[in-house]
Amino acid sequence: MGVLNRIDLRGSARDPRGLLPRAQLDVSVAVEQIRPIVEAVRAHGFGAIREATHRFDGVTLDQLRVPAEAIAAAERALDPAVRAALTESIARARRVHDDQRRTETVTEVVPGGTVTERWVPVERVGLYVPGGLAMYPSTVVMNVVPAQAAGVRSLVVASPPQRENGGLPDDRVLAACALLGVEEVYAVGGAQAVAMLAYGATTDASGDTRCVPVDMITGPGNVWVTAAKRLLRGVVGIDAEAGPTEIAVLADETADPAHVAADLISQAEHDPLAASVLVTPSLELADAVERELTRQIASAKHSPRITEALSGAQSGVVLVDDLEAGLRVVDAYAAEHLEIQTRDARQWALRVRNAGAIFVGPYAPVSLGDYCAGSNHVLPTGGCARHSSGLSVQSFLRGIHIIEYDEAALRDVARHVVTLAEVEDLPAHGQAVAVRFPDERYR
Ligand code: HSO
Ligand code: ZN
Repeated sequence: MGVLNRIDLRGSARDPRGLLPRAQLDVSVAVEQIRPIVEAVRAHGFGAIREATHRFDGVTLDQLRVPAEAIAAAERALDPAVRAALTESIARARRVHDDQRRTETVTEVVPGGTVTERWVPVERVGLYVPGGLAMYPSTVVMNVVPAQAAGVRSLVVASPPQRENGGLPDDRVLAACALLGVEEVYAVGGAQAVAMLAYGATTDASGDTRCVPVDMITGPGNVWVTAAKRLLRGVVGIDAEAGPTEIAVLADETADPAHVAADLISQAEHDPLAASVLVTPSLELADAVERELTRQIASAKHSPRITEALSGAQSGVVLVDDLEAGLRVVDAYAAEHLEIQTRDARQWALRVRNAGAIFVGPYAPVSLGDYCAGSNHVLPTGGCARHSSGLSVQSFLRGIHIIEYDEAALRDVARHVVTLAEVEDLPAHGQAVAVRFPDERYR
């Protein structure tokens, strides 16, 4: 027996949906736990943020905002190789996201009647960047780049103060902010940060910083951050709830088991709750991947949490009759990341309906996408890929319809408006049109 659970669907005609492994995450308990913090921040602003930061981060904040000098210093101190890598990551992401920009469309519905769709960026966005187990400058890149490409004018980052860093957020996070041109950074984490971004905060003890509320919050976080985002959805716009990361690999006997194993391990490394799922018609490959997993885990730095993730109920190897059946399985699973390591990989990839992002062939591992493919790594988890997409320029844009009709065009359609208004028992709606044409009779 290997480390992965084995789910044998060979010869089964059943809908694979309920049969696949998946972590169940319950955020509702955490919502109740953070509710008082959110309420306190709403009522008392800075005082409540300071109290929560003292309690949870062990740091006493006099100033919410990270001074410009500290951001610049973090950038100067950046290791040259890290600077080069982040710069490349930013440049590639910009190339892809700049191409996502939408242009206005003007539709002439009838002569004299047009609808224009204008794409308008969200005014002010707050990005939450976690600290602690996950310290990801790459996530700063993946959130900031699409927002900037969308034209968001005001972009702020909140990240927990680190005791070891004199109460500032992690230096790599600060440096990434500097490289991206983000100047407004707050040393606040957890539910209190989400509440601060949503409600704004009063003047702090330094007497001059306060945080103006944002219109939208994006970015990953732990369960309390996720809970606060769920609670504040509606007060502000919220991106998708990020669950533990997932990788599914659809592979046939042409796949290299060492590569498949390495890729499954790469995402398991994030979190004991991460999911790694191999879907294959090849029993030989499944066995070979198991042997590779055992071998590679032994020398992996984070082997305890990798083992926990791979052996957890959320991970497994699914045996299928053939790649057609495998395709049905990966579509039912709707993975955050899907790798296709098969013969004619591209052909299979084009047929996939449900996935956050699809990595095609032997040279496109998920970790390329995590950092340097140009694609975004903020992707739908937990099966949300069935209805949602990853973070993109579109996430930060609102499509506003501009309706322009002249007199003749309105007159021409007036009777239909009146009819529909009557059907819905809203005659004043009809009247608002009819009043403009006193010479016409409607019914
Ligand atoms: N795989 C993660 C993103 C990430 N990986 C950040 C490394 N750093 C979720 O897509
Ligand atoms: Zn990753």
